[in-house]
Amino acid sequence: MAQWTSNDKLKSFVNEYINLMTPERVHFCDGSDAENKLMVNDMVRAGTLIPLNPAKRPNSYLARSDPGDVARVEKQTVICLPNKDDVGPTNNWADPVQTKKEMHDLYKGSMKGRTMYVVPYSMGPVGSPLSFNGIEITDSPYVVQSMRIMARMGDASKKDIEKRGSFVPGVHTVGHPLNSPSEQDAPWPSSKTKRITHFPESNEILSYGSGYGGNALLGKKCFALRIAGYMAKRQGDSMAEHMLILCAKNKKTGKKKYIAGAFPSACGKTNFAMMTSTLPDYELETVGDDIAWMRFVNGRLHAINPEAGFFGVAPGTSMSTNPNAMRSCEKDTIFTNVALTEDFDVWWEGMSKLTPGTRLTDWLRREWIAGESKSPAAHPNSRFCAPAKNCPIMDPSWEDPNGVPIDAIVFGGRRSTTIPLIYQSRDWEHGTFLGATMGSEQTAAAEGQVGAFRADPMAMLPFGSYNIGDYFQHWLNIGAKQGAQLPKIFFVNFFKKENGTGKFIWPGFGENSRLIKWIFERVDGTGKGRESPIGILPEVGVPGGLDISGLNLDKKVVDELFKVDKKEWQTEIASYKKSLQAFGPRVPKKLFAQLDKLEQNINKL
Ligand code: GTP
Ligand code: SPV
Ligand code: MN
Repeated sequence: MAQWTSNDKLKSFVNEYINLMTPERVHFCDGSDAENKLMVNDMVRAGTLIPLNPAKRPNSYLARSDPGDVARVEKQTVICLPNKDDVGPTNNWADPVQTKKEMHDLYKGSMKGRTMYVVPYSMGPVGSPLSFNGIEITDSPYVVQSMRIMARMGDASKKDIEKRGSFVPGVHTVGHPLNSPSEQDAPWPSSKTKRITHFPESNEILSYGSGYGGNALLGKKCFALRIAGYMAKRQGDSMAEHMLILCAKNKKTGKKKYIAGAFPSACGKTNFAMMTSTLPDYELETVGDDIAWMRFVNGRLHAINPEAGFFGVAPGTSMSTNPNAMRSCEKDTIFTNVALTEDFDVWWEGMSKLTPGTRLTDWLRREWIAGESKSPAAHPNSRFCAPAKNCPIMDPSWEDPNGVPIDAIVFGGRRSTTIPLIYQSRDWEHGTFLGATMGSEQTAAAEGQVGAFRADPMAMLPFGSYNIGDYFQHWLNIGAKQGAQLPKIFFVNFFKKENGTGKFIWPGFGENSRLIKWIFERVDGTGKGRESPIGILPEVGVPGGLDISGLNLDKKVVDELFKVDKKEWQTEIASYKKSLQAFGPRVPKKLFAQLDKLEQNINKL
């Protein structure tokens, strides 16, 4: 250890958990290719990773999780602050002292027979003023491999920790000790008991029992959203948000705008971030697909993507819906819970049409036959974990240490009724209200009932680390920054459905570039909109309005996409009222004032 680091804090952190978790071996990760090769070989031998056909998917692997470990566990995700009210009604509270003790009890001997990996990583480019380092201790080589893709992992980060003297400490175990040398290990070890705990005051993360995604890759949701969200609140004028970041360029004028978008899990961030424009005048590039860290630079919010890879939803991703995501996972990718083809490639629902009779191995390792098998071959929350540098349309500034200036923020969710395709808020405060009252039909990204409506303010419901009322106030404070040039705020809904058939009425995917064009022009002051009871709706089909040329949309469909129906909105308002009230007494009065105004406008219809 003395050879590994000179930093006393780091030494004592690692020593404490070696003593507690009693691993068989300790490996300090340097992030090198040689280390990667050795670890991959071990995992292939253990059956954790299946090498894919090198001719079709070079340097790529398939992992299949335990069927009980397929998504984030929101009920077992807790925030530990001394005062329960500071955690608020939307997060699970637990006492910090008691919880730390409980976690340490679970951790006792939990790495018996296993290797402890000590993983230094940077969220954001190493050394950038907007970046932070973390250390993840884990006994899952799958997690190490995933962190290698998702973050800047290895020696450079360790050196930066030694230079800066600070890091976010995270501890993770699959909670599956090997008690005797003869015990057969599982290909995906995990525990029935799962707990993902956060200590925002000391920046600590302690996770137990799951090897999956946001439960286990601690740099992602635990650090970059929950711990960083609390840091941002403490700091006052920065933000850590569940947002994609993209760059839109008008090829005629050469002008660029950066747009950030908060949609709930599995609601289209990756697709929106990487879409191929169907409008010849606009070129789109990606900065990030899941998380944005923002702070003011010269009076404008600048954002970095703290991640280095994409942990994207596989089902529904295809060469027609998202070719850039498909190219991102052509090589160097770890797939989890997708299906395996006979020639060792991957497949998932929506990727391509299969000839009936095609045989696959489904994510549960069973034979699966196209046209016959009833259950999906890939788990609905199956994912690809691919390096961002594989994506052919990364924005040249995506690793700019100072971030990119954000011109617009877009909120959205899965709503089959009521919410129009796009509208704009009147100002920041109204935009904050739109974010605070947003909701979505639930997806498979977390355990729970798929399809059930739930409020999901700013797409942050599962990723909060303090009282939601205080979080809304933080948004209002950002908007009150003196002299700032704030992003304009929009709301989108690609998921409106036709009554009866349940078909989506908006083509979506690449055609969402039409929404980008309108946002671009609104930011520039040339876009045409009209006041409506809910905010500014686009003019449609006129210069400066929403461009629907060539789509051949029925007038009925256009009307449906933009209607503001009194009855529907009255139901909507009742649900906003209920959720704002349920968010508790710290919800800023200004948001209730926005609600009153909306109600008056709708009642006048
Ligand atoms: P997390 O990674 O979980 O935070 O989610 P995400 O928001 O990045 O999700 P992603 O973009 O991967 O969403 C995937 C799902 O949304 C897939 O099922 C897509 O088919 C669907 N989807 C994305 N964009 C559109 C769209 O424009 N229209 C429709 N109908 N579906 C879309
Ligand atoms: C999400 O659920 O929003 C994700 C995937 O981005 S996970 O990392 O598993 O949280
Ligand atoms: Mn996400």
